Amino acid sequence: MLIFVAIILGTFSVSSACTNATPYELLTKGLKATQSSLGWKGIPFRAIDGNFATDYGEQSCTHTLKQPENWWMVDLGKSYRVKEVKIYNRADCCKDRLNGATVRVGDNANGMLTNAVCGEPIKVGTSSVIIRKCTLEGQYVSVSLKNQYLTLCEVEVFGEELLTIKGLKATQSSLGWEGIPVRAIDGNFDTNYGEKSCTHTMKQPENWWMVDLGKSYRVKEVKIYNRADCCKDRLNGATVRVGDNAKGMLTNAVCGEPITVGTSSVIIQKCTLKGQYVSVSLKNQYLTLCEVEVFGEELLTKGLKATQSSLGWKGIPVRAIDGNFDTNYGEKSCTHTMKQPENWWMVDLGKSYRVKEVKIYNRADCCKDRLNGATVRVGDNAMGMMTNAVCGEPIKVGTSSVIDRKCTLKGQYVSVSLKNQYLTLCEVEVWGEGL
Ligand SMILES: [Ca+2]
Ligand SMILES: [Ca+2]
Ligand SMILES: [Ca+2]
Repeated sequence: MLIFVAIILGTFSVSSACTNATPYELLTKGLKATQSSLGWKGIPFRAIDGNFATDYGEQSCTHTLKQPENWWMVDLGKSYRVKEVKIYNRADCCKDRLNGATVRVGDNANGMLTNAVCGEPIKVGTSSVIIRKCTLEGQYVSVSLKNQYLTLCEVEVFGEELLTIKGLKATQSSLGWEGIPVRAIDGNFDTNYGEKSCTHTMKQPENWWMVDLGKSYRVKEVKIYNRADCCKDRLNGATVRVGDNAKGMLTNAVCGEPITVGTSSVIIQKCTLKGQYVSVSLKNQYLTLCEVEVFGEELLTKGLKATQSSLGWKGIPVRAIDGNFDTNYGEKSCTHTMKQPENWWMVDLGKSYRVKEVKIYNRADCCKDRLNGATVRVGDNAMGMMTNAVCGEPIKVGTSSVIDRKCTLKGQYVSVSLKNQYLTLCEVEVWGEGL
């Protein structure tokens, strides 16, 4: 799924933010928000309505009554690894009211006062933007405040998507002790084998467990919960792999070092690998996994609509997002415009994302220098192929046919533009996070 738009893991919902800042997905767009009570028509949705106005009269801010416990909460729709919560405080008056408010993240839908705390309680300063950083998993993000009106003009939640969700398909090399493969993605983190939360294979020359993520992601981290009631050393030497080969449980690319079991029952493997299949394999030993969590980013460009300034040599714009990475023009995988003063190609991601990286596959059979000086842009202006914000330096063609531009820009439209030259792109991948 390398589409061009890379989605980042998923979730998204929050209200949209703008700009640069965190390298995670905005999670709050289109979500459901609730709060403890209603005052001054300040409905809870206003904190995720995409309107960042901090003047109460603009109808962009929430408002509760003043009760012993006041709270606002958003349901992200599923569990994410939340990294940052950004709060836009009211600025037309009353900003000190938010002092002492607590941000919480967790999977308890009624945990607005009990889920884990993200960062320090709020201390209002001169800025109306308040940021709390943490690393907490959860579906619910809340702000709670005692004995005071709670008003939030906007809340943005950024995080990473958890890719191993219930309902995915897991398989393994063999079955022992009723330890079926789905147990490693059942949402049960119990590490005592008797609790039926852990998988178990037989002991064969090659033993493996594998999950099918449903589509290809850019995997960043695999978190394994090892059995703790006994036998934890069995997992020593196990290898985590990520790739697009459904039969690649022993051959896909390796994520991190082979496992060395330490004192913790939680083992974290970090890598940056694209793939639909994540496996753990182990030679000559029983393989038991109590839970496996995979975190990563989504490719945003699959199945999208692309346009370009003009058409030459039948190089239609969709060729840059057709999943064909061939860089020989004859293979019909590359776009081609005419040579005009302004030439551009653009993809519509369907909605706004936080774009992190744009990867361009240049033509290699000839003419690769034509791409010199091309500019990658990201933004929400559908006519902004020449005016949206620039992502990275203008392109300088080198020896590689793959050109990478990294940035952190929010937008629905990603374009490549070039003056006075034919524009040809054999594939464009856009990676990022959902908002
Ligand atoms: Ca708002
Ligand atoms: Ca489990
Ligand atoms: Ca292509």
